[in-house]
Amino acid sequence: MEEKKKVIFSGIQPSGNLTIGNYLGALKNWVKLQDEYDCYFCVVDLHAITVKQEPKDLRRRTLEVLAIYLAAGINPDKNTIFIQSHVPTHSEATWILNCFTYVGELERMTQYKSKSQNSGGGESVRAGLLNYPVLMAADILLYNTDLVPVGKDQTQHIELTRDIAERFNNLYSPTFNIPEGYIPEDGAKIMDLQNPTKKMSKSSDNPNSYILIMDSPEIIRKKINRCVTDSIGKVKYSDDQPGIKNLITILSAITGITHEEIEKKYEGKGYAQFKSDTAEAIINELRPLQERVNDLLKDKKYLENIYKRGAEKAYYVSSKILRKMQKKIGCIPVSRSSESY
Ligand code: AQP
Repeated sequence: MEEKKKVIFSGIQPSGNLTIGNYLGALKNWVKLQDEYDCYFCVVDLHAITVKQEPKDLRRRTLEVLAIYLAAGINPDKNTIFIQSHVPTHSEATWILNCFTYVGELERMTQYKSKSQNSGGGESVRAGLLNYPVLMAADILLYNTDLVPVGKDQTQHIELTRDIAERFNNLYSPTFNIPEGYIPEDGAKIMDLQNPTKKMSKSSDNPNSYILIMDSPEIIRKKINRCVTDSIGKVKYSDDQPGIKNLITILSAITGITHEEIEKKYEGKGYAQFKSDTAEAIINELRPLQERVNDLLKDKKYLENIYKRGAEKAYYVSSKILRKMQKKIGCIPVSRSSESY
């Protein structure tokens, strides 16, 4: 008998245009996992509304993120690809899990602390920003997920997901699989080009701080040229040179060349050639992907077929776990003619 594949869940929020941080920290690694695992790749649009969004931009970006998944090489016939808001079990499970999560736990999350401080513009912090990790826990737990491939920035949220799941399992009986984070070795954390001690983020308000997957070659060259480095003048993978270290990480994640080989190649050569080669490597990596995204976005019907099919499968699988959760906490079960979507 064929052995059951382990389950992977991961998602990206369409809270801004995707950066090479999302690509190298998440997408590029997902592509490598699709043969070995049963993968659920979600466009987590409900996560994006934890901060202010323009509805028409959110719609456009949600479709673009889906197209980027496909263009990066995620095969819709092998994986379940869907949009979070199309699968209502995520919101329903979130409410239940909220009742098993402590406010103190959520307030300790680093991402909450930094995003609530940066909310700016006189806006109050939304409760959704605090509860974001609970929605993420629901996303993961609804599929009996074994592994969650994420960048290092998300490890705290995975820990919280495990804590919530264990708490629920201990209070009732085993309901959830306890998932683990799966952190790729290289490209795990891409830093902000203007402040390389901070991670690169698509929602940053300084466009020079990130490179977008859809940036043109001219823009990429400009951004790499302007990125913050130092006056040491040595291409070295060192914490004392965070800007250079970040460029080495990017170049290595794209080309597969090790940090040591990169250091050796640019020994005694200053930064100009290194920066220019890094920019060209990014451009060459992104060019075919950008072409595929543009083609896919011209065929909205094709995209719709994929996200509809994905939502049906996701709903079917996740509603089984949701019913189990509801039953255990004391909701009266109702028999339905089918679990159809
Ligand atoms: N800079 C990064 N380096 C490596 N991985 C990263 N990821 C994000 N930024 C980097 C990984 O991308 C996946 C999707 O992330 P997300 O969009 O759900 O949320 P995020 O981590 O909050 O990403 P951003 O770009 O920083 O978005 P905003 O600015 O909206 O908060 C995750 O696997 C993440 O690890």
